[in-house]
Amino acid sequence: MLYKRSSQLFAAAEKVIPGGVNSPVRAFKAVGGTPIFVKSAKGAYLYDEDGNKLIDYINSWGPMVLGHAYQPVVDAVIEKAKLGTSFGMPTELETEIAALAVSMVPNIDKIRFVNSGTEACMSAIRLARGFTKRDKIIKFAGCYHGHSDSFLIQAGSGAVTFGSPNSPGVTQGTAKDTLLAKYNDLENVKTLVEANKGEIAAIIIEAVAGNMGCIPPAKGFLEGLRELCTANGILLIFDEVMTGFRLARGGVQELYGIDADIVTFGKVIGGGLPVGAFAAREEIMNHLAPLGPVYQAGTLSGNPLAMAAGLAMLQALDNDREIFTRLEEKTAYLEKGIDRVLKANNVVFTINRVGSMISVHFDADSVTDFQTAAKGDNETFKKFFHGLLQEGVYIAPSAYETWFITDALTYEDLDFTINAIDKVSKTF
Ligand code: HOZ
Repeated sequence: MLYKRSSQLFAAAEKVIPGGVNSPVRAFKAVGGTPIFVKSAKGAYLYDEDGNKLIDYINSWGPMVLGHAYQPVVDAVIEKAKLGTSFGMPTELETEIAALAVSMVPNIDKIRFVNSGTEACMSAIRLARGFTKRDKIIKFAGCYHGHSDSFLIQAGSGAVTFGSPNSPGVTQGTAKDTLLAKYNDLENVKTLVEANKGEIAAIIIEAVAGNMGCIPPAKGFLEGLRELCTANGILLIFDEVMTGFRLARGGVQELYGIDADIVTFGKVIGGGLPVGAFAAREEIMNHLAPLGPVYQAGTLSGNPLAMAAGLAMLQALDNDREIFTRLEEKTAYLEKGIDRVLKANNVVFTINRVGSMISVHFDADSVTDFQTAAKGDNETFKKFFHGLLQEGVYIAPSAYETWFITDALTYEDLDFTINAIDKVSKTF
């Protein structure tokens, strides 16, 4: 496949946009080459500026759980746009989507909408600090909660891909309030809590990690965190920006039967438009302005186009109770196929998967935390990525990212992908 026009467009973009992209992980720096410029997308496929058709395993980093340009979402946005695109005033639509989200997710009474997952997580820790009157938070190495200052400490995703898990620009003052723990290591978290007794406002976690590849929580880990938080007056925040409305109707809380104190959302909840949200029990949410003293705001928060898209998406998920089973089955089929062909070609690898999130690591050992994720062979990953691109299969351009499966994928698409992986892995 040729990517000539994409290269030209990238060269033009580099002149006026830093690195030619508006989010670093798009830039292909970890795999080499130049990014693909998209013209359009429908269902499971991307159509690029060179006229190539690609099977998409990124799906806008997660939101397109039902495929690109999902018709009810497109129709909802078009109809809403005709009535005005932003008011900075309340609309009935906001209550409608809030009520639906609250009915789908366990253990939350109220939800507030923002514009991105970054904003949601940033607001969630402010709320936790205001509620507990404590300053410190614990995050896990390799987890990514967006690019706000408190979280760019050993962050995953693009931050680690580009070698800046601790970004310059984050002050020492901010960094000292973020304590770092090892994913899946409960003893490590207990030690931190003990050493900072009475000072920790929140533990924030991607309860299924997706920014160092996909990493499932070890048996008992989330339960242990829940107990630790309850015993120490710490709020447990589940960052469900990737997992919410994807791994189950009620996200990770439903999947593993564990209650978080605050939950953050992004991606699927906006149906592909810029939406984030954070939610909790009433006693916590009532600390937010205008009811309480914790300030958080936004002109475009609850924007009518974004709410219309999000509502259409959540309604579709709410109405189709088989969707999560189908996603699980399709991803399990893909996992089995990849496992078969990589083994047949004597490739050293590990596959991690939870529901419709899956990642392939080129290392023989189990991948359970950031350290083990970082051991993967990036040279093999680069060959894998570019080989698949030539075959018309688009995966994330970084070994630290998860693949997101969409229900729009057919079993023919999955077979095509498995065959492409077979062909590419013969060349390693
Ligand atoms: N959370 C997304 C990737 N893991 C963000 C994508 C981006 O940084 O552009």
